[in-house]
Amino acid sequence: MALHTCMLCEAVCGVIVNEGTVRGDPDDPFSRGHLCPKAAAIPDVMNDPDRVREPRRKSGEAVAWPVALDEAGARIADIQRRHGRDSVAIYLGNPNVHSYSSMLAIPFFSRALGTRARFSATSVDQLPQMLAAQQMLGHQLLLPVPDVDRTQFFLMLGANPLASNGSLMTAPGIGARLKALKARGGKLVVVDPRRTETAALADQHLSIRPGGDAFFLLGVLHTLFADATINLRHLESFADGLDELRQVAARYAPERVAARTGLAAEAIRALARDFAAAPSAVAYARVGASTQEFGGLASWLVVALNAITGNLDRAGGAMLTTPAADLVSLTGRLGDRGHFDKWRSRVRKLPEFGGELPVATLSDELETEGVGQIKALITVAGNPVLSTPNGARLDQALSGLEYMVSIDLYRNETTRHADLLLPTSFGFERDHYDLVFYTLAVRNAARYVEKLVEPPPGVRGDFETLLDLALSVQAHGGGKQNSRLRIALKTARLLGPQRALDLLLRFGPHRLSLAKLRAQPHGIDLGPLLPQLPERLQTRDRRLQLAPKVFLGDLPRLDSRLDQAPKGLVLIGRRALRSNNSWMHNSERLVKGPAACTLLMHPDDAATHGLLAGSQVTVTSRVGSVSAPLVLTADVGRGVVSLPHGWGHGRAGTQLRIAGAHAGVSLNDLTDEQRIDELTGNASFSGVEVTVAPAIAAQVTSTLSPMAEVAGPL
Ligand SMILES: Nc1nc2c(c(=O)[nH]1)N[C@H]1C(S)=C(S)[C@@H](COP(=O)(O)OP(=O)(O)OC[C@H]3O[C@@H](n4cnc5c(=O)[nH]c(N)nc54)[C@H](O)[C@@H]3O)O[C@H]1N2
Ligand SMILES: Nc1nc2c(c(=O)[nH]1)N[C@H]1C(S)=C(S)[C@@H](COP(=O)(O)OP(=O)(O)OC[C@H]3O[C@@H](n4cnc5c(=O)[nH]c(N)nc54)[C@H](O)[C@@H]3O)O[C@H]1N2
Ligand code: SF4
Ligand SMILES: [Mo]
Repeated sequence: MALHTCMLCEAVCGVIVNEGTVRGDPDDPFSRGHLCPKAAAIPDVMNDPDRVREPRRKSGEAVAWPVALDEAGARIADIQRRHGRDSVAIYLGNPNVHSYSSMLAIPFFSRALGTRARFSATSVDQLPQMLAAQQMLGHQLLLPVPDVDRTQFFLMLGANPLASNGSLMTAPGIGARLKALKARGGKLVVVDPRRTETAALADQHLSIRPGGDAFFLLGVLHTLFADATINLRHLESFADGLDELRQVAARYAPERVAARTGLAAEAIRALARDFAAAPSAVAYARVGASTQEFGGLASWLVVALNAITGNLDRAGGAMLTTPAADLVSLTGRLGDRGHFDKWRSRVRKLPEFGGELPVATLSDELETEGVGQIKALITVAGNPVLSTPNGARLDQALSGLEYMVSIDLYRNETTRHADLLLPTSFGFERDHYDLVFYTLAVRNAARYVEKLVEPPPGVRGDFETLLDLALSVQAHGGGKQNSRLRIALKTARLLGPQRALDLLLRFGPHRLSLAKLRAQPHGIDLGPLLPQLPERLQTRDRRLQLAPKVFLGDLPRLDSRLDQAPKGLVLIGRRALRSNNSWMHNSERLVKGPAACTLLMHPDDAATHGLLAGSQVTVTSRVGSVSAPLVLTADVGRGVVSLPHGWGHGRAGTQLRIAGAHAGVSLNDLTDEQRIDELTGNASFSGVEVTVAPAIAAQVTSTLSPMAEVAGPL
């Protein structure tokens, strides 16, 4: 019996692997045997004939590792010499956060490259929530987590954990946890423009207009301050900004925000009162409330709502974790708590966050000539052509690069542009400890598993590849030339990721070690989340900031949009249980069955537009058009249409044969890189204005029979 941990999503389910089949591990004290259908596909990816198994050039030609690393180092160093260090960009994709070895290598890698042109999936995801944590609690990783197992009232905005399995809330088996909440007499309220799987389970579903969350939350706060029934005394000892927050909320009576939210003023008031009256309550927001026009404000107001109702840092509310490897304390002690707007991007002047620039401006930086133009790109575990706004423009811009290197499993829509594609180990070919997601877990837990099989002979781990690439760039005179840094890189390479992890565990609050975790291979329960404010705050004076200037300064923008709800149709995204962002679609077992990439529309809207269920329709936004089959459902609000993200595998030059046969279209060929949360620079995916019309025949054939072209030998 071989134990491992699923690394596909944030739920960190313990698994048992037996001759290629994957089961849930009932003896994992945290995940207790839970599993979703994606875990069975881990071996599909490992054994996928389309997987890249040795370094390859764009032509498909195989290259030996030493040649590949030397060439990449030389080319990157040369470009940095000619055009400056910032001419080489890095894009880090989502799976990096699921690999502790990658997470440990990236800080070295970024520092060695010495470029400010750093981008990641953060700015199409949780950046606003990290900003709220940084501004209010003093550290970008100090994100309060909903105490789902003890709460009596769960207010959920823009999240669908029954499909996503939970995010910024590591909670394996979230469905069972939400059912247990209801069984103990608690209440679940979901705020979402679509009646999702989670909304269907909820006691109440508030069908909000896309982008309405900040308005809604202000209406809620307004009600609570106006009622004056909440006890704010507990906050005075450790929070600043209560008066400013009260003054802000006073301006947004539910009647004033109702139209923009699509909710009745009375519904907003009733919700506020239910929330405040519950014995314990937690407000929790995720992707839908983060990747929108006012993602920053919404993220701030969620923390504020928890705080003023006494639910921040108490059992059943929003709590802070005490993970075995405590990144917050460690980086806090090193003085790296995150920062915002220390510098801005060259072309659109968008703010950095934590040293990264918003990926919504990557195309601008690629296309706009002048000093600092990006000439080379390194992608690590990412697919920005499908995952960032106006991916089609980025796709085009990538072909103008002087040089591109990608570290990935596949030749996908992005990595097909890479001059050099470096393969990587995956799944059970690695050991696993969830450095990031135990930091966000609803219970303190730890589990370390050994790798179960060797990677294919031509494949190396991310840790080694990232450090070797950095060393090669340095050896060729590129990057940040600093002898101490070079020694650090070499030492890290020599010691390997396990030693670093062991140290993190030893210095962590539970004084664990790799040996102790090895002795308990099913994992260790480290107990429920504990109250720890104000001690755990990382703000300078250990005071919670309820009204940071950054957010107050964004309110005029909110006001200017109060009466500007779009008149026509607006687009939102969605996730499905059997799909994982853009990259699990080459597993037959996950993609078989009815087409997943469909456009959902309310039957009334279809009638108004003369569109028929099952017909092919063309959806058009400012930036592009795609065609998809139409599904009619009253689950989406009137005026809202929904398309899943991560599809669009019909582009030539990829090597994804199964995905190519289920290509779908890319939501991000419709989302708009100019449409951002202007405060944070984060992508604003929710609420893109679109028109929908019957598809014309030519488009139908091009989306119905897309076969990905196979590039190079297998
Ligand atoms: N419209 C819209 N767009 C969205 C979203 C949305 O809701 N709506 N969601 C956004 C969110 S939340 C995210 S996180 C992003 C994700 O966006 P990205 O991170 O850019 O893309 P992924 O689809 O996660 O692609 C991951 C890539 O990593 C590769 N990979 C998998 N495991 C490993 C590994 O261990 N090592 C390496 N080197 N490579 C690996 C896969 O083959 C794949 O090519 O998409 C965002 N885009
Ligand atoms: N099966 C599966 N699991 C995944 C992933 C996956 O692709 N597939 N991706 C993983 C990743 S990278 C992430 S970040 C997490 C995300 O985890 P979640 O945040 O739970 O993801 P979604 O299912 O996209 O839920 C977002 C919800 O927001 C709603 N929404 C859209 N616009 C608005 C709005 O303006 N306001 C409000 N209130 N709601 C809105 C959408 O209808 C949708 O139901 O999931 C992770 N888990
Ligand atoms: S819920 Fe997430 S971690 Fe658990 S098996 Fe599914 S994909 Fe893996
Ligand atoms: Mo994400």
